[in-house]
Amino acid sequence: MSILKNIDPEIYEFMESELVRQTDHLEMIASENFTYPAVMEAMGSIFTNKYAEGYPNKRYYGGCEFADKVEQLAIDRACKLFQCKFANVQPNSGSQANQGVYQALLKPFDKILGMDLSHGGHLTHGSKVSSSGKTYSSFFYGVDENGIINYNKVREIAHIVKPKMIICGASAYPREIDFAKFREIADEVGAFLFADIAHIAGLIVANEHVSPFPHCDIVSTTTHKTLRGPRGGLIMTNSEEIAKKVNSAIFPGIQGGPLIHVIAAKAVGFAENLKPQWNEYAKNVKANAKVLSNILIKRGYNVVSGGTDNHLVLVSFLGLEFSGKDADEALGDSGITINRNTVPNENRSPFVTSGIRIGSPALTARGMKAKEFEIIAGKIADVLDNINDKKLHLKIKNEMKKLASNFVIYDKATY
Ligand code: DSN
Repeated sequence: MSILKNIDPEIYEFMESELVRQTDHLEMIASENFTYPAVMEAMGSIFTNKYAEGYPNKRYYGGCEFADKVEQLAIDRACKLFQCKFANVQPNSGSQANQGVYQALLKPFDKILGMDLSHGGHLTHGSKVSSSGKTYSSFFYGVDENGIINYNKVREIAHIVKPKMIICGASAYPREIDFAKFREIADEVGAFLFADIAHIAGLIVANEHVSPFPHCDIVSTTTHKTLRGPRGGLIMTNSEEIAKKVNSAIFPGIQGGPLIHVIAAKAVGFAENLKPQWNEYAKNVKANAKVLSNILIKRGYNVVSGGTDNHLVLVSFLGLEFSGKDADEALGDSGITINRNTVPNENRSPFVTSGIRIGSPALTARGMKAKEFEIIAGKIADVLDNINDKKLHLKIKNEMKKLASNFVIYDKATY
């Protein structure tokens, strides 16, 4: 880092400040995590210089002999990890992975059926503000009054809509997803079944959530959320025909040269996920989220669906005077970083919202266990109980900083 410090002190300073922020605050955004120093080393490596349009051993540029080895290793590790036959490791993000899936299997104006954004779905699952909702005719299912997917209702909608593709998977859904049930429905209406497992991939590979295979035709994920790898996307399938279509959709369909440095980092991340200790991490992620949810319920908060089966807790403030934005800001002032989130039956704008989403993956990666999550959940409830008490927020911020200091994840030398 000393090179950067001398060459570009302004950027270096921002990086130092970000390290302090990530160290001193409690990171509880459900989609964020702390990746491994080895992953960061690969991401910042010499491979950033290399163009490698195409796929291993089928490149449009010379000098790809080592890029080929890197990408093939990433593919092999991804297939081993998710126990599938084909993987495309080139998507630059989860959104681009999803765009690749659609481009591979759909034509413009084909009908897709995904989970409503305000019920926990994702923008790329057909929201009208995303290209998925502009390019395809999108229809939605949601959760019932208990905050849980009602598969009979999904079936009913699927039979009316007759979509070409059903999308399962979510960004803010705290319960296990029944891929087998979705498969039954997809078969009844002759639809492709696509699972976006971006949020739960790290749990799936540890058998802490059911796998989308063999039920789904195609599966996408990000590599940085519960998987703790580098920022990026991944598409998997067991069908050779679909795999070929996906490869053409990603390159030359929507992307240019693959980011080989990031693909190298994905391979390093997958190797971590394949280690036996990964399962312990995934177990703790779930256990910690449960502690959080139990305490918030005890303190009288409306935890959507009455609990959690995964890494996240969704809290609804519908009927209360403060919004998700108010809570997000008050918790931020208290050293706890979460995100405001829309909730089922939302009546505020997506910028304000009536809820918050809280996740356990990042603090679990720092080594925090039930004891720490109990303390933190209590403090979150204290802040919500006293949403305007700036003095209390500052006091809690100092307490949380002290707690965080016992769980340092990156030392200065690593960073
Ligand atoms: N931004 C991600 C999340 O927070 O869930 C999804 O793209």
